[in-house]
Amino acid sequence: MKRLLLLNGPNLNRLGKREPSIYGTTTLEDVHAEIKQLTAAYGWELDTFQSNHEGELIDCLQDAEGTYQGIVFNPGAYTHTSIAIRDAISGIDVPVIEVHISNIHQREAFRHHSMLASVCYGQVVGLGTTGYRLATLAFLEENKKG
Ligand code: CA2
Repeated sequence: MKRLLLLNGPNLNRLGKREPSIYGTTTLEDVHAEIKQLTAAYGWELDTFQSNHEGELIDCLQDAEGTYQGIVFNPGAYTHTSIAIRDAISGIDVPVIEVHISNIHQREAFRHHSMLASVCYGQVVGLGTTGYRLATLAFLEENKKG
């Protein structure tokens, strides 16, 4: 059975609980439940993981090889700073789609650049938590035949 990993970085455990004007009111648990339903409808398994720690995210990316057909990843603020996460993504042969709930290009200048985008398969930005659905669908639809 095909497997997808939904990975979230620092502070995203607070989703839906703080700053609703930027990130909305949907919680991370809501997102997990919604994506679980979507992947199940296509006959895929879903695993989810959230961490506030860079090294744990890197361990998770390294361990993903051989298990997952795709990773939907919101790296949080590490997007803008982490060469180590970039190296981890480029060092695995599992495609990663980078997701941002907010439109990082409309926000502070330090959020405009992603260290990760150029080693990711794709990117979804600024579409709220719907972005997780859209990234997931990209994998589910792309892998339909294979
Ligand atoms: O828009 C996104 O998804 C971000 O990845 C979210 C990160 C931010 O540093 C990136 O620039 C863009 C921050 C996640 C913080 O999430 C919270 C959610 C609710 C309450 C507090 C923090």
